Amino acid sequence: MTPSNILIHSSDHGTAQAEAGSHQVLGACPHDCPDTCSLLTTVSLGVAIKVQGNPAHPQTAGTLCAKVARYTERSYHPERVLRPLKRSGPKGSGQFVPVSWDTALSDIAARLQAIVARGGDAAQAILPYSYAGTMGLVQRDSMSSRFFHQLGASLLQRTICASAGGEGLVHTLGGKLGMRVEFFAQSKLILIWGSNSITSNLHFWRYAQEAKRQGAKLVCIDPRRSETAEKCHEHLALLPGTDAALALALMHELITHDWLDQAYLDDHTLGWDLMRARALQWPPERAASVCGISPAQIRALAQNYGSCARRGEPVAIRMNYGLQRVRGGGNAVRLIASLPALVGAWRHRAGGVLLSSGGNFPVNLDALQRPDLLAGRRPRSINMSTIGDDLLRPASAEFGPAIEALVVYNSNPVAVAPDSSRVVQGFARSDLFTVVLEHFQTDTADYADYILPATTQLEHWDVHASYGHTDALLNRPAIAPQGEAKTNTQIFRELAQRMGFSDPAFVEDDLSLCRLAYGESVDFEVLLRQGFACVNQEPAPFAQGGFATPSGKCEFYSARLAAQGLDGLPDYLPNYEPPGSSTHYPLAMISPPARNFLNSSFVNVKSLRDLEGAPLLEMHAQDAAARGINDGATVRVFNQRGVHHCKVKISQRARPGVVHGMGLWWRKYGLDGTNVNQLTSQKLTDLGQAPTFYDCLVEVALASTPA
Ligand SMILES: Nc1nc2c(c(=O)[nH]1)N[C@H]1C(S)=C(S)[C@@H](COP(=O)(O)OP(=O)(O)OC[C@H]3O[C@@H](n4cnc5c(=O)[nH]c(N)nc54)[C@H](O)[C@@H]3O)O[C@H]1N2
Ligand SMILES: Nc1nc2c(c(=O)[nH]1)N[C@H]1C(S)=C(S)[C@@H](COP(=O)(O)OP(=O)(O)OC[C@H]3O[C@@H](n4cnc5c(=O)[nH]c(N)nc54)[C@H](O)[C@@H]3O)O[C@H]1N2
Ligand SMILES: [Mo]
Repeated sequence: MTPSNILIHSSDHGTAQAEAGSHQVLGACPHDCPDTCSLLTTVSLGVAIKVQGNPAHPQTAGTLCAKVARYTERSYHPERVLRPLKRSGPKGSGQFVPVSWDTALSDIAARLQAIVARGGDAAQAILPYSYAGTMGLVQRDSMSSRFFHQLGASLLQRTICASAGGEGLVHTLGGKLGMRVEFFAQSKLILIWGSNSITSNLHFWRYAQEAKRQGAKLVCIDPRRSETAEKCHEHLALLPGTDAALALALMHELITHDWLDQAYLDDHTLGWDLMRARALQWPPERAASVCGISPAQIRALAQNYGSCARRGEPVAIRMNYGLQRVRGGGNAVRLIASLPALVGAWRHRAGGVLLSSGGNFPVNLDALQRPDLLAGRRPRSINMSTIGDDLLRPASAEFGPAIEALVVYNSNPVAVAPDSSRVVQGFARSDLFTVVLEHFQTDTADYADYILPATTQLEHWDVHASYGHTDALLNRPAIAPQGEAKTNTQIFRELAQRMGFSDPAFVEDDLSLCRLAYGESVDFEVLLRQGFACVNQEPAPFAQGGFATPSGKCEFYSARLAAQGLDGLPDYLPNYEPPGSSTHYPLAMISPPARNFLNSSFVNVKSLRDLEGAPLLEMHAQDAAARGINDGATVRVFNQRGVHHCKVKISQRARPGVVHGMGLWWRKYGLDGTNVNQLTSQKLTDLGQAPTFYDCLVEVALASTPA
């Protein structure tokens, strides 16, 4: 028996009132966002009529972002793919005809089987490609991983978002660990560093506002005068990719003014003498010239941070992933994550740093993904961030077999991966067999041989972790699968059956998988009852040291990195494409998230797309005037990798020399069938082999100007 029809009534939930004849179902927001909200979906006669934030969940506090508040519009979208589709025109043309599930799955299984049957390492010609379209532990990678492990397919290195920063944290604090988000409300100084919280981390912003009301000072460090930056007391608009230089100069000032907590440094850190010597090479003047800000701004920030800590007041840093999408992103995160140890900020629960809380969750990934099904085989790993080049690589001794079959789920690589012209060229290969599991006919789906209709979060079970708070969440299905949609897990179960996989791993149902995810470490009955459960009650994780590194200390110096032949100490590494270094491409372009989209999700929801208008390039008036560009003009943005047309918005959000190509439009909604990733490169970061989306030089001209 599955309790899939157990429905939670409004009377259980205080403030949220359900209409007569309706009931409410507890869920979790599936999107790739630190907030992982608890949802209440109102269902009437089998139809979801409203999605609200759960007031009983402290982090959600009854509030949702504009996007997910529109969730029913996305789920019941008239363009949802509701039947399996088979390609009927050239790749990329978007022409498909409906087929039965049986036809689609039998054909797909036969195609994969033909590759595997060649024996040896041939199965590695098959590549799964997925990311976090849903963050659910079950619909993301459970049955899918089992399936590809059993096949012996290539593994995928999932680097597209957070692996530079993640590695930076691992080599400094020992994991994706840090402050508890709720305690930011009690901080006295908050540095919001590389984060547009109002857009991308709204529920953190609520705590920052509470702190502000209690007298805290908020400082934003971001090249863009974002929605968040303009609401902080101070904003340091540094050049993209220069955060490490700023952090080194802050250390310099903390040392020279003796704003240090020497006892904390002595007891709980490793490599301080070396770190100190390196930081002393970075007086504010040196960093200021790298960062494109004034020495006085750096001194003032150091004084705020150092003297506030010296008074015994909690100083906190909310970093986000925006600052690690450049060559030196991993090192920058290492330096920023080191700062709290200098002043002993970790002694307070409202002090320290938070980039990701993901390391707190005791998820049993092996139980979900079953790497044992590899049975001793060790397939190669393909980096998802270089999919453009890798799809175009021929077979070789070094690379192994060329990629012949691609199964994409929970991701839209043709829109989100860097260097689109290479990505598109790869997906357009006539000899590549591509299957896409999707809700919509995305840019990627246009290149599929088969599109398989997947369920949305309103239609399936899942359990969730979070990278912005420390609560596990459960998602119950609120409505029946729409049309002929199936869950990702069910699609892989049925493919496994057609491939003749007999391991019992391929018959486990979704509710069993949900229970497996946390095993005994989270009380599943609590999840079933209230939809969320806290996994970590530790208020001040490093107050007495106890870092998760090999030494148990905050590692300024990492022996593990040194053993890999890397610098054991963090440093400033200039961008591959440093701002101001090229006369052909004098502008640095970043492409941060737009408020009403979630990566490329929601771009096809009309009410949200209307709020964003058109693909926009924000530009400073001075840079526009120098090019004869007026507000609203259509421009050509270009570099050695490509050309992208969009509208210009002359805006004080941009500083001179930096432009913002606001993300992440579907190519087919663009002015010329491209998006900003036409311009970004496949070069990888210092740590974590992540993409360098914000390490990108361009030039801009009126669209009518000849090249
Ligand atoms: N509405 C909305 N919310 C989202 C997303 C979305 O697309 N839309 N994306 C989600 C995802 S996938 C993630 S990973 C998370 C976090 O995603 P992040 O990418 O961290 O998102 P933001 O916090 O919006 O943006 C980062 C900020 O970093 C700034 N920035 C760019 N380059 C630099 C730099 O070199 N140094 C510094 N200091 N700042 C820089 C940008 O201007 C931007 O304001 O957010 C999630 N939330
Ligand atoms: N230029 C530039 N590029 C970027 C970024 C940037 O800041 N600038 N940000 C990068 C970052 S941080 C990230 S995380 C990546 C994100 O890249 P992706 O993870 O590819 O994210 P989305 O674009 O949201 O695409 C997710 C897709 O999954 C589908 N989906 C959702 N739920 C399900 C489900 O249950 N089943 C199936 N089968 N499909 C589902 C959605 O319909 C959607 O089309 O993009 C990266 N690309
Ligand atoms: Mo991301």
